[in-house]
Amino acid sequence: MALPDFLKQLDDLVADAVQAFDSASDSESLEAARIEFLGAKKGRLKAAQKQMGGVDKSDRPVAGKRFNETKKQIDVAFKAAGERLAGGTQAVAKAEPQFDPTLPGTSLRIGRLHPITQTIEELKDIMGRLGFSVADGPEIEDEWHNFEALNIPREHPARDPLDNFYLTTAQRTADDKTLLLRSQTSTVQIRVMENTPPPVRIISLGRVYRPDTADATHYPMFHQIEGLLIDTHVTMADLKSVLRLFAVSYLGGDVHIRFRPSFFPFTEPSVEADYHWDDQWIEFGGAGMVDPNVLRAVGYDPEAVVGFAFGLGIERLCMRRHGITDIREFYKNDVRFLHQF
Ligand code: FA5
Repeated sequence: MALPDFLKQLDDLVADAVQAFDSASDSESLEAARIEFLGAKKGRLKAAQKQMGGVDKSDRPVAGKRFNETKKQIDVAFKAAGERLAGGTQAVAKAEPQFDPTLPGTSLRIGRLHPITQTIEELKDIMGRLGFSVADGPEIEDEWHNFEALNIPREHPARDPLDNFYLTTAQRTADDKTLLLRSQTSTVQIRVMENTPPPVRIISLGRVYRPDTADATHYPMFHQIEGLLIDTHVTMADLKSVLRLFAVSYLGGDVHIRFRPSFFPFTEPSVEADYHWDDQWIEFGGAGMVDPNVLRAVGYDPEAVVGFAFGLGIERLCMRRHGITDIREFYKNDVRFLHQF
């Protein structure tokens, strides 16, 4: 027998066997098909094996290899049919997905940063791009850093115990300093200048404390961002440019700002900075040129260097940005509120 004829016969055999096993609908028809193709004596596979003897000797290795493959394919088809019939409805059920993929998934409850923390990170980023690096200071302060060095003398009303959280004598330091929770981040201006020769270009962000009654825009603990720039040729125009860039970057492209004359003991002249939003002017902080008395207090020469400083309320900025109407929402710890940021 010529090799091509033999191979063609094997192909037909596989096709027939697969078709027969696949279409077997019960164990009887499967057994009949088994006998027809795999029967030890008269099966068609056995017959093909016998015919292999008639193939040319030189073609026999190829024929043998193909015969083995054929046998394997027929065996596999037979086994699959057996499993299909044995499993019955159970096998079909197993093949179905164990879950309903159309159901909504279980959402993971991942923690997230508090909106004020997110705001702080963003403000650091904005001011970092303007060349300001971040400085830090303690929340428990002495009167020198919170008042005196900032040109707020002993008899000044801003030092009234009713307006500050003084700590009791138990918390006094070894050198008997009166301590308080800082009421403004301007304390960090002093700490930085005491330890750094000019020029200085820093921001400081953190908590401050005042015994203010909580209402929609006040809280007894809130956050400020302080900015300080000291150099040889600094003007109010630089201050306004920086605050404008800051407001535009954080609040969006359309923000205009204005300065109103004001008073702070540590700046001269002093201003309140407002930004324009929804047809209203909104105060976002105080600012001004650093008072020469402050420069002297930290050992700088007011004839040689000048600078500006500003202090802004972080909660109020964040409130405007997100349309939050009550500052108390930040500190209720209601996850339904916090989850939105
Ligand atoms: C100051 O604290 C000055 N240290 C700012 C300053 C720094 C002026 C450097 C000049 C140079 P003031 O008390 O106005 O200023 O507070 C600044 C901002 O903090 C306010 O504009 C407001 O946005 C915010 N703020 C003040 N009190 C509260 C409060 N109880 N709750 C929430 N935010 C407040």
